[in-house]
Amino acid sequence: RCHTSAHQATLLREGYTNFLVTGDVYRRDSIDSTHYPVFHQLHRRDNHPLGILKNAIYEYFDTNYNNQFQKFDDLCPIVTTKMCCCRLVVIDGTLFVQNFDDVLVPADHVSRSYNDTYYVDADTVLRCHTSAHQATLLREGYTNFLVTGDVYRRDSIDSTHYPVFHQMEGVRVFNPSDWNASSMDGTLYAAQELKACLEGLARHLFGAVEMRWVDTYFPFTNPSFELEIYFQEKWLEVLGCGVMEQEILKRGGKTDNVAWAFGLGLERLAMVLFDIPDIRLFWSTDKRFTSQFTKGQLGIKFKPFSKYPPCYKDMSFWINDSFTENNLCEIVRGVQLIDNFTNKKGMTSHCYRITYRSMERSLTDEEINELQMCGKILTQLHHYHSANE
Ligand code: FA5
Ligand code: MG
Repeated sequence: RCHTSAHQATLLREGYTNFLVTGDVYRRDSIDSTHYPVFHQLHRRDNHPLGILKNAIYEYFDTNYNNQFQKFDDLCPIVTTKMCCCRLVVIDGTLFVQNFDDVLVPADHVSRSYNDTYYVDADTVLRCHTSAHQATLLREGYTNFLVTGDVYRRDSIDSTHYPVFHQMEGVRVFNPSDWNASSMDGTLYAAQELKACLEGLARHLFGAVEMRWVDTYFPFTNPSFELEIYFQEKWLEVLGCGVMEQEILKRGGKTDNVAWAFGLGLERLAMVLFDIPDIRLFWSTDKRFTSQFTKGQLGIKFKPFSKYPPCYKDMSFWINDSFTENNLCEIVRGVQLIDNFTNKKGMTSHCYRITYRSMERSLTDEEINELQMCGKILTQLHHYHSANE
């Protein structure tokens, strides 16, 4: 919605005669001290770690590819699941592009399920990756481009996973003359150029860093790779990439070409770059977080400010087949399954540990008990339960 007036007529029809509607509204607009296109758009804030990172990646591509890459960072996150006609489809000012069919995601792929993706209606979703824009932009004639945006997935939450995060997609199309001069075929040439490009990007951002390539599978690339970086004593997956399936290029009218594509997780890279230990911090509006970052400065290391201990509460309940952990995570941020029990009658119960922690002070057991007993969580769990019944 671009204004809350969108709800006027509906509410009148429903019989309301005196009402106030408050909500987030979205407009494609330029940004200054009094204009902002949506409430969040973290990747478009020059002083936010994600904005600083995006600009550093832009700089790398501008320098190494002679300003050839077109940049998009405000494409609408509401996209279709379907294949549609050959041009961009604009309905009521909204740009519709394709999340699944356009990038060859099979009809039975798990990512299409209601449990993994946020559906607006049967044919419309919040994009779950920036690859949703690949085919559309190719059809529009772009051959070197970067797309940055917020992406949405129903996923459980922990220090490196969050249901809203940011990706940057890169696509580069080659002509036969590019690889003919080498002794390689187009696919090999593109794969090599891709890996060199992304390793160069990692060095540009991090200097010396431990990284490794892992072979993987994506419906839209072949071969496909993931890049992992060693961070906090673990290998952290930071991006997926590969040589674009010919079918996507063909549908984009490019029959003689070969292309590479990558999709990188901006939060994951920013965590490594700025030493940010938890993905949830990116959403913080606490000045002690936001004031630590400055436009153009890559060398900053985040200084943690909460030393306050967490308070744990365990909660168990019987579940049925309709229960999924993603639904629970939707309403309770910061839960962890600690026990899974099935009795002789075949009934299963789960016990979850809920972590409460404040950035400002130590929480007391009493206040958390009160919060749990009369607060939102039980009410929400109850709603969730009734909805499933
Ligand atoms: C994709 O989304 C592919 N579209 C990437 C791609 C593009 C491959 C083009 C080939 C060609 P994947 O689901 O692995 O792949 O996500 C890409 C990156 O997003 C991951 O490597 C990770 O860095 C980040 N990511 C994925 N899920 C989450 C999450 N829940 N929270 C934070 N970051 C995430
Ligand atoms: Mg992956």
